[in-house]
Amino acid sequence: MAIREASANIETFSLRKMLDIEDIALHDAGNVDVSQKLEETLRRVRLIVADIIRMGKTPILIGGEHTITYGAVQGTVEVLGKEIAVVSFDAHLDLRDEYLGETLSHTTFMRRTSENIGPNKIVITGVRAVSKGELKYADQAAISYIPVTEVRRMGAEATARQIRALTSQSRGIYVTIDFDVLDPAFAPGVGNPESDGLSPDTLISILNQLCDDRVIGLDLVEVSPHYDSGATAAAAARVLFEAICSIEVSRREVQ
Ligand SMILES: [Mn+2]
Repeated sequence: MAIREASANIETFSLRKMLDIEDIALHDAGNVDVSQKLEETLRRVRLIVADIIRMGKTPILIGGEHTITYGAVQGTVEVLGKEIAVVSFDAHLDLRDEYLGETLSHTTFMRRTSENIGPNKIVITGVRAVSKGELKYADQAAISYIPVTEVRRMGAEATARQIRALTSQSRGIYVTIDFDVLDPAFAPGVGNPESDGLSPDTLISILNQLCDDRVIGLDLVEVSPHYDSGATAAAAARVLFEAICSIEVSRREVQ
C-alpha cells in the first residue's frame, strides 16, 4: 500500500528509457488477502501468479515478506515448467535450511526454491550478509552469487552481462528484488537493514540492462512502512517504474 501510494506522488516519465509508465498497459489487480496461515497465503499467491501468466501477462508483485517469492515461483513453474531462472537482488542469501524452527520463511525460501527448480538456476546479486552454513551450501550446490564488492568492482553493465550469461540456458527469468539490497542510507525502511549496500543508480542500471522480454515475473519485497519516512517506498516505486519501462522497451523492439 505504501509503495502504491508513493507511486502516485512521483513523476512517471523514465528519462533512462524515454518512456512514460502511463503509456504502458498496466493493471493494478489489488491486494492478495493474507491468511493467518503462511501455506494458505502462498497457495493464493501461487494460484494468482499462475492465472496471470496463463493470460499471457507478466505478474509484478509488491511486498512485504520475501517468502511470497516462493509461492510466485511455484505459480510460474506450474505454467512454464522448471526451465526458468530466478534472479535475486538481496543483501542475504536466504539459503538457511531452517530458522527458529521454521523450514519456510524469508530466511529459507531460496533454499526451498533451489530444491524446486534446481540450484544452478539461481543467481543472487548484491550479497554481503551471510552465515557460514549458507555459504557452504551455496558453494556445494553451485548456486551463483555475486557479492556487493564484485558488483562495485565490475560496474552495473558487466554485472548485468554476468547475470545474463549465468541464466542464458533458461527459458525466462523471474526477478526478485529484496529492497535490503540497497544501502540503508537509500532504503532504511526494510526488515533487516545491512550496511555496505548498492545505490539506487547501480540497481536501476543493472535492471535497465537485464530486464527485457525474457522477464516472466518480477517482485519487489521487504519494504516496511513502519520503519520508513516515505523515502524507501518512493525509491521502491521508482525502481519498479524503471524495471517495468525496461521490459516494455525491450518488448516493443521485439515486435
Ligand atoms: Mn534480504
